[in-house]
Amino acid sequence: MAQMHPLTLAIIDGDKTAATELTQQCLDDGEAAGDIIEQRLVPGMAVIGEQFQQDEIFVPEMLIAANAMKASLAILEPLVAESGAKAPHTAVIGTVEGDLHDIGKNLVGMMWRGANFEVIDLGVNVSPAAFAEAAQEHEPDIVGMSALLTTTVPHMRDAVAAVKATGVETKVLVGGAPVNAEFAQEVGADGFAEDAGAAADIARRLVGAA
Ligand code: B1M
Repeated sequence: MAQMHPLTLAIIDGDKTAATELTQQCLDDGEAAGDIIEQRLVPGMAVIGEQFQQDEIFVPEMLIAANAMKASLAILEPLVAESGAKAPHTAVIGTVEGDLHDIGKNLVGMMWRGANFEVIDLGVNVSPAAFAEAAQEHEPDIVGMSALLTTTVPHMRDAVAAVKATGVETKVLVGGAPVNAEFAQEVGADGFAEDAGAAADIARRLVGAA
């Protein structure tokens, strides 16, 4: 990690204060907001995703890193919006109907933002119809669905079918503790990710960005 930019290291370390200061410093040095996101923040979150997958760090460290990134994004996002630049990919995410667990879903959303996706978060208890409506409205590259209860997994099946029935060209990625790759394939999803790090990798692969 020796040759990484200090801002990338601040994200990996979850140092919110340093991340805020270094973001401002990059802007003062004339770096464009979009470049700072892509070249400084995204590589930091990629390292975090790898460390999480390797069991080198756990949920608290990932949340701390995500919070450091959020602090940096809070400065950069208005500037990106002003410049008219757009994140290259869009994702819709939600927790399926009947399910109120949102910590894992939020982590996946944060990792996707870190991977330079614009993320539209539908929240929890999202019905199949609401997933389908969001797919039609936003025409996202990816629709992500999370389920934590064995009782709500069947709603994921219905939600995948509802999104596919819209005919919108999008990839559906599913995840959550009771979900596995076999189930994802059986219900016609395009991908399954075991954790938030893998979700970022797979989403990038599904849109051809990795
Ligand atoms: Co609930 N709960 N809970 N709960 N809860 C579990 C899931 C449970 C396993 C606990 C247990 O019994 N051991 C159990 C489910 C059993 C089952 O169905 N097999 C359970 C139960 C039964 C319930 C209630 C029914 C309890 C009750 O009321 N009797 C109730 C249901 C409410 C409802 O949803 N309708 C309930 C309520 C709650 C709280 C509200 C109190 C709270 C949720 C708070 C919140 O989310 N804001 C809660 C919590 C915290 C848990 C546990 C303890 C922790 C879940 C969590 O956040 N984990 C959980 C036990 C456990 O998991 N050890 C439990 C951390 C999180 C980072 O992991 O969400 O798995 P996870 O996400 C991971 C991966 O799964 C994956 O990536 C994430 C990061 O690596 N992933 C995706 C998730 N979504 C993904 C999407 C993707 C890709 C990857 O692509 C789109």
